[in-house]
Amino acid sequence: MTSVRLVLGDQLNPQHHWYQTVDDHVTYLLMEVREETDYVVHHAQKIIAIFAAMRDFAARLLAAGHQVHYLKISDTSNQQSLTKNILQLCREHNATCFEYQAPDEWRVDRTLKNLCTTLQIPTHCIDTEHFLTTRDDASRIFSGRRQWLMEYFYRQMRIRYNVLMESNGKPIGGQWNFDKENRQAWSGTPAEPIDWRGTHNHAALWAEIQHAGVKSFGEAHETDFRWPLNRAEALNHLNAFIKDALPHFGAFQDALNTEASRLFHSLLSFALNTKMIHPQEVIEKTVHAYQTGQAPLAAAEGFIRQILGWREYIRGVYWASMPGYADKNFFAHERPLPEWFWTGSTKMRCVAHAISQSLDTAYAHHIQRLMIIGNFSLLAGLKPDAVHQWYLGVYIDAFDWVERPNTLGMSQFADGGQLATKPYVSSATYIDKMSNYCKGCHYDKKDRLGSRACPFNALYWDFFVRHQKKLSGNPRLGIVFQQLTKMSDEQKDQIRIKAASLMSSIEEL
Ligand code: FAD
Ligand code: DLZ
Ligand code: SF4
Repeated sequence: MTSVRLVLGDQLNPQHHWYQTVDDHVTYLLMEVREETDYVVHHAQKIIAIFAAMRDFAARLLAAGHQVHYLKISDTSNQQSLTKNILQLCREHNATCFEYQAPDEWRVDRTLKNLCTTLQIPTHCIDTEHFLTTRDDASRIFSGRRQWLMEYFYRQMRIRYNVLMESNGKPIGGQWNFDKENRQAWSGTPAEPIDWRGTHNHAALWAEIQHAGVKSFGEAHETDFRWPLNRAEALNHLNAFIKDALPHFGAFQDALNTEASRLFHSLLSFALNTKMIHPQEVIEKTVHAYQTGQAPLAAAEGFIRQILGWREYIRGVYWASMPGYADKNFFAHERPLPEWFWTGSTKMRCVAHAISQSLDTAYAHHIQRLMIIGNFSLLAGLKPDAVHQWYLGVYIDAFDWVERPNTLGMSQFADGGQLATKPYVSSATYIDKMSNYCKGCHYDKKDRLGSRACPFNALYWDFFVRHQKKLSGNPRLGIVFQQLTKMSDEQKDQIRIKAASLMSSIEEL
């Protein structure tokens, strides 16, 4: 009996039970394929990071005595398709069984299920042993509810996993959530921790990727590459985060600043999403930091909410909503992305900073993604699917299961409010409160209609005028619509005219 076991580029978990015994009758199959590099145009660093981590993983399996068949992007026998390669390799190895770990992406899940119906050998799909919930836990928890409140899901998870709980079933500190304490702007202190990640030189791999003709965008930084490529590097990185950044994570979670690209965020999403580290160990280390006085409760709780709450919840939304989620477009927005999404060349200082940083580092923290780039996209009425493709390509951590609900649901409200209780939009007032972006910007944060008026201001009010019918019943938008009622028809007309003029020159903003 010979078994072929597929390992995908986001399944690099050396702790999976598969690898705990060496079996001569098992061959692990990893492949770099155009099918996976080309479903969207990816950031150069994302392609390098996935390939380099896959190669590192395969080398470690070989060193541990496992049999591995690795197809590089440049191999002549590589048919550049998951299914074609699997069929060929199963034949070559006289496989009597094909096994794979459940993919996280609906598209790949469907492809592999279809393949299994054509393969004439037994097939098995097994768990990745990574997530803390099953694909359908969220559907069960929210059964029959129109709106899926993350907070409700999160509390269930705190209880289920006994995280930051008293023995009487109450949350430690008497509160489930310390969000109100977690909204400070940052003006330079405490200092942003130094970047603790080691560097790699991937010049040869980058040349190979380019030679294969893979399209990409963004800076490769192939000789100064900082993403973790294996579990050991990811764990070092996690420990450094807990020590240097976690204590301040909560307070500055929503802050934005031109001088600090990640502030106190963890940069752990790539390691988590490729499964190098497990969410449970991240949570345990965070709880330990709180219990030993290394991090305040508000910081530990705020961080755990991201992992045990948002991350698992988002995955549940994905599996409950695909494939239909892909077509969601509640506001019928159709505008294409302006060209400067690919260069960062816009006079809006906030957007220029967030996009340029994304192109340079393949990373932006949550508030940059949500309240700068996403905010502008929604106010400008950009097509949700085009916004989704940009986010899926640009970020190092972007995989369909997590990027799509965040972009379409949380950021673009394209699902009409299943995920977010209100659209995340703001005028310059919020951006100015949370950042140093407005000082030094070409535009005037206080002005709404003049030639130098901040585009966010007119676009913000125009958004609510345009979508009044769809949004006025939303209880969380009561104040917005009260303010709108107080505006005269003339004021509303001026806003509409200004917004239309901004949109007609969107490339020049
Ligand atoms: P931290 O702020 O340090 O948070 C710790 C961890 O919590 C993250 O690593 C991540 O695993 C998890 N987390 C936090 N927020 C979320 C969330 N909303 N959904 C799921 N997990 C969360 N996250 C991705 O992992 N991949 C994506 O493709 C992605 N696309 C996004 C698109 C948009 C429009 C928005 C608004 C958010 C998106 N997020 C995505 C969520 C979040 O922005 C990133 O997880 C985070 O910025 C990653 O950086 P970090 O590791 O420093 O996070
Ligand atoms: C993102 C990515 C890229 C760019 N290339 C590959 C690849 O060549 N081979 C592979 O197995 N995985 C790749 N990935 C990650 C996949 O997109 C991911 O494994 C699937 O979407 C399943 O979630
Ligand atoms: Fe952004 Fe407007 Fe502030 Fe400029 S003034 S940084 S465009 S919010």
